[in-house]
Amino acid sequence: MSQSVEQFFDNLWNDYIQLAPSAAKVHEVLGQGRTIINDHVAFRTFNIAPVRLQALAAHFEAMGYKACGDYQFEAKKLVAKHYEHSDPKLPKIFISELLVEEFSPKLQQIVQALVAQINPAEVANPEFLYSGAHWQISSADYEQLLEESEYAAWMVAFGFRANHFTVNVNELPDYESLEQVNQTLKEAGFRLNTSGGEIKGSSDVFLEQSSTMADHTAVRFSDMEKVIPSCFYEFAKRYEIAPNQLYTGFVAASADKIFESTNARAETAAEQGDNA
Ligand code: OOG
Ligand code: NI
Repeated sequence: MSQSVEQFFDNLWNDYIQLAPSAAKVHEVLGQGRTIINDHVAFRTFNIAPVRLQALAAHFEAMGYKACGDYQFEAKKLVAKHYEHSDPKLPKIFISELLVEEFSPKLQQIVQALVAQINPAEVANPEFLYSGAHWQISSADYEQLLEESEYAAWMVAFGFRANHFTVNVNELPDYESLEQVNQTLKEAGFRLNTSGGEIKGSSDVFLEQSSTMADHTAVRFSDMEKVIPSCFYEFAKRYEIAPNQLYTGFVAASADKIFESTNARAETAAEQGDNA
């Protein structure tokens, strides 16, 4: 490809911090000016040609990444895969895709019509991975999708780009535990995702994760502008599965809760004190 892998990740990050300005603040607060190492970057898509998970993954395979784990999310009607690179400095990649055919005819129709507007030739360019939405959508259609799938609604509003980056807590100087990281973040005013508890997973599954709730961004729909949840930052601490060998996979039960960091609905309910 025309750009280096390093340039690719710089471009991906620059697109992401436009939608998650908090990420820059997270770096200031946790890194105190030092470089932060990312554990992984996550992408979302639909299981419809030409934007299937595999089409996005092909760009990472071209960079030398290998497919490693498969994950299923029955209730959310999603599947995911993760990819690793032999260069330990490169972040792992987590890509999920929505199983569109499992939703209502209405949702399928809205999503199919949007995906049909994508030029397949553009998908073959690595820049597609930070190209955003390739369509116009009404706020009514966004709200309609929100009824069935927070993920579908996020996808139609934001399109193709990093959904989140993830701080590698093992490589973070000054912090022994994820609790300490969370404490520092809360003291700095960040709102954490509390679905399933602030910390998802444990040393028993070799992975602990937490995340901020997504920043809010004004999105221009075809009929009006709306301020909705965009992108978030995640924090991951990994444990050894053998001496000097950290677990490199993901944990479906924890990931299931991390997805909710972009929820528009649950958040409103929580703000109204209605957690039922
Ligand atoms: C992905 C959620 C899962 C993880 O690290 O387990 C995840 C998403 O929200 O798109 O990132
Ligand atoms: Ni993640």
